[in-house]
Amino acid sequence: SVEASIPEPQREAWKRFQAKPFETKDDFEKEVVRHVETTLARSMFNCDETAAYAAASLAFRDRLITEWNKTQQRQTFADTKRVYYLSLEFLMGRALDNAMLNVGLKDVAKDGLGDLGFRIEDIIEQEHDAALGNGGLGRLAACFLDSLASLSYPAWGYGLRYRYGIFKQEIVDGYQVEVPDYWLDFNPWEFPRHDIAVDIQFYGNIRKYQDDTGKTVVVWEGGEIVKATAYDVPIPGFDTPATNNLRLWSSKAASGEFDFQKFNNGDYESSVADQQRAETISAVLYPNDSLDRGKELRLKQQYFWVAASLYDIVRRFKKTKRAWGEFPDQVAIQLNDTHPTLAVVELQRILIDLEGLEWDEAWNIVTKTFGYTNHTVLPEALEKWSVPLFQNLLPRHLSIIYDINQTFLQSVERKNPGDRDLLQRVSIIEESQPKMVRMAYLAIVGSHKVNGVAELHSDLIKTTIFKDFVNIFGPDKFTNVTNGITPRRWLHQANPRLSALIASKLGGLAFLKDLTLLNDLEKFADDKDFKKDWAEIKHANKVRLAKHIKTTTGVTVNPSALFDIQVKRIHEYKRQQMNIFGVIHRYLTIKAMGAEERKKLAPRVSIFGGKAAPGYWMAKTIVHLVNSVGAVVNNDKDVGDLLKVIFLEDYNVSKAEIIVPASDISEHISTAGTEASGTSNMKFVLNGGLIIGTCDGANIEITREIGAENIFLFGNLSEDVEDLRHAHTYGNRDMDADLAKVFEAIKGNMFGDANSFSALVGAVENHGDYYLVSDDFHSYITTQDMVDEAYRDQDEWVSKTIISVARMGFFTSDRCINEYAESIWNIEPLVPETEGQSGLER
Ligand code: F58
Repeated sequence: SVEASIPEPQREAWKRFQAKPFETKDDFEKEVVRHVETTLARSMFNCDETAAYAAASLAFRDRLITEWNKTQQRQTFADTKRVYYLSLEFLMGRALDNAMLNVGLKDVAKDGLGDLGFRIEDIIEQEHDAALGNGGLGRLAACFLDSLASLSYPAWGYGLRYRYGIFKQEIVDGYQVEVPDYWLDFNPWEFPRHDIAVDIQFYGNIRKYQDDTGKTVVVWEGGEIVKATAYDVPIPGFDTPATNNLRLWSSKAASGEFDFQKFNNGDYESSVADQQRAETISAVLYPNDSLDRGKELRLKQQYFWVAASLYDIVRRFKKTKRAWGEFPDQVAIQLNDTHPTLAVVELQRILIDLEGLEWDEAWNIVTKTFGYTNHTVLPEALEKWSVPLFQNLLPRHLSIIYDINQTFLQSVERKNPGDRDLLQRVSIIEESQPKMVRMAYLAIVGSHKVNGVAELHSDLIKTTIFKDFVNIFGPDKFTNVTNGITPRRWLHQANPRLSALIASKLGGLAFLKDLTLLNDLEKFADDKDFKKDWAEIKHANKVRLAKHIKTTTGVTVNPSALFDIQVKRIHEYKRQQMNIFGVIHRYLTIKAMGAEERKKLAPRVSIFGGKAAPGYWMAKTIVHLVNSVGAVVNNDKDVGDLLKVIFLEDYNVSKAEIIVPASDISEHISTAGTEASGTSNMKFVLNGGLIIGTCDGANIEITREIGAENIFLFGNLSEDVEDLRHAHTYGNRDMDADLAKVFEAIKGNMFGDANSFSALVGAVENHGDYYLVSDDFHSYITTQDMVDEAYRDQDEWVSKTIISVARMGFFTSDRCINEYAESIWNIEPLVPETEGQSGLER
C-alpha cells in the first residue's frame, strides 16, 4: 500500500542496493555457497546432495522473485486486465530443472555445480514432485501457467496448498497400496506471506432487515472463522523475465478471542482440536479423478479457496478506485471445471451484500467476469451438492443460488411458456431426495463462455449434457479450445537431446516459443544422417527407461524391443483392461507358435503405469491383473524377450519425463466419446512416438494434423456407442472369440486365483460391457498386428515419427492460451522490454 512505500529521498539508497540476479557461473557459485553456509547453516564439510539441491534452488528462487517483483510492479503500473485461473489442482512436478531452462541458465548451473563437486542430474533428482493434482486436469493447469508466463500475460493462478498431494502408489504383492505424500518438509519454491491472510466464514445464520432507506439488507452472522494464509510460488516464463504468481492458500484456525476463552477456562485440548480442525481444510488433495463423492470437507475446501481468492482479487481491484462496472474490464476469472463455481455466488454476494449493488447490476458484472471449462461428460463426475449440506455450511450462498435459479428459470419460462419439462431439466436445483445443487448448470448460467477441451468433446457437450442450455443461451456461448501442452517441459526438459537435434536443424530454439516452426523438420524425414541421429536418441531414451525398469522392478527388458506404453489414471473408460486382455491374447498366441513363426515376431515390452482412486475397486483390480500377468509372462523362459509386461509404480510428472520420450507406441484407447481430450497423446507424439488409439478426444485432431497414415486408429465411433450399449442390454450377443479365449485362460487360473478377476471379466461378459471392450477387441488386436508389421520397417517408422513431430505445432499450450485470451478473456500480453534477450538462436 502507499503508506508502506519508501519516501522519494530515500529511494536512491534502495535502488543502489537492489538485488541483482546472478548471470555468471561465479556469481551462481557464490549464491550457492552463501545459501549453504547461512540459509542452511551448513558448510563444505557437511553439504550432501540434498543441501546442494536446496542451495541451488534458493539461488534460482532469489532470481525468480526479483523478476517476479518487477513483473508485478509492471502490471500494477500498466493497470491492465489480468486473468485469474482458479483450479483446485496444479500438477507442477519438479521446479528446479524447469526454472534453470526457462531462465536460460542451466549450463551455468551445471558448470557451477560441477565446480562445487556435484553432478547436475543428481541434484535435480533430489527434488520431490509438487503433486497437487490427480491427472490431466491438474497437469493442464500447470502447462497453462507455463504458457501464460512465457507469453507474458498478466495472470495469476489460485489454488490450495495441500499438505498432502496425491498419494504415493506402492505395489505390494501385485496390489496397489497408498502411502501419504507429505511433501512440505522442505519446499524452497514457496514464499509464505503471513501478512496476506483472509478470514473465511462457515455455518452460521442469515438475518434480513430493512435499513433506514427501506432497502432490504442481508447479513450472514455467527458460525466459525478459519484463516487463509497465502503462499506464493513464482512461475518463470521461458526466454522472458516475466515471472507470474501461483497463490496457494493454507488454512489455520483464526486466533480469535474464542480460543483464548477456552484456553483460559482450562479447555486446552479442545482449543487445540479447533486448531487442527481448521488445518484439516487444506490438508489433503482428494484422490478421485472421476467420481464426485459429495463430502462436506470437499465443499469446505472449495469455499475456503474461492472466498480467499475472490477477497484478494476484489481487494486488488478496489485499489484502482474504479467503478464496479469496470470490474470485467480489469478481471477475467476462469473456472477450471466446476470445482470453483462457488466463486460466481461469492462475487454476487460481495457485490450485493457488502458493496450494496442492485441484483441486476451485480449479476451483469458477475457473468461478464467468468468463463467455465468443462472436462468431462461422464455423469458420475458431474458435481452435485446436497441442499441440506449447503444450507448448513453456506446458508447465504444457498439463498443466493435460489435467487439466481429463480431469475434464470423465469427468463426460460418467458421464452418457452408452459414447458414445465424444460424448467425441470435445466433447474440449478434438482428436485430429488434430497434436493441437489447442479454445479455445472450454475457455472453455465454464471459465465459468459463455456468451453470443452477438444472438438469432439465440445460438440458432445453441446448435443448431450448441455443441449438445453445451447437452446436457451444460443450457440455462441459455447466454444471449443483444444488442449495443449508446454513444449518447454515436454520436449526441451524431458528430451534434451531431441530438442538439441531439432535446434541444430532449425537454427535455434525459437520453435519452443513458436511450435509451428517444427514444420521445417519435414524436409529431413528422408535425410539419412538425420534419421540415424533421431533413431539413436530414441534408443538412448529407451535404454534410460530400461534402466529405470530394472532398478524399480528387477525385470530386464530389451531396449531394442517395441516399447508399448499406457500411462494415465486407471479407469474402466480408459480401458487398461482391454490393453491387458490384448497382452494375454498375445501371450497365448506366442505360446501356440512354432519356432519359425516366432522368429518373425517383433519383441514387445508392454508398459503400464497409473494410480487407481483408493475407493475404485475395479481400477484396483485392473492394477492387480496387470501385475499378475507380468509375474507369469516375465518368468516364462519359453517366451523370453518376445514379451515382457511391466507395471511402473507411482506414475507422476517426473516419471513421465523419463517414460514419454521412450515410447515407440503409446495407447489412448478410451471408449469413443468418453475421454474429453487427453494430453499425454500429444506429449508422446511430440517425442517421436506413434499412437494406437480410438476416435476420441484430441486423437481426432492429432490425426487431422499429422495424417491418418501416421496413426493407428481403431474401434467403434462415438456416434455408434449408444446403439451398441442398447444392443448389449436388450439383444443376444456373442463375445469376441479371441477375447473369450483370454477369459478362459483367466478363469483357468493361469494368472493366479481367477476369483480375484471375476468382476473384470464379468463386467464384459455379464454386465452389459458398458465400455465396449468386446465390441472393439477384434479391431484392437488386428491394429496391434499392423503396429508389429509397421515396426518391422524401421526406416519407414522413423520417417513417420519425424513427419508427425513436424506437424505437432498446433498442440502447444501457447496456441491454446492465445485462444482463451482472445475469445474468452479479452486480455493482451504485457511484454517486458528485455523480452527474448537470452538468444534462442543459440
Ligand atoms: C481430464 N479430467 C480429462 N479430471 O479426463 C482429460 O480427457 C483431459 O485431457 C484433461 O482433463 C484436461 O482437459 C481430469 O483429469 C480430474 O482429474 C478431476 C479431478 C477432480 C474430481 C473430478 C475429476
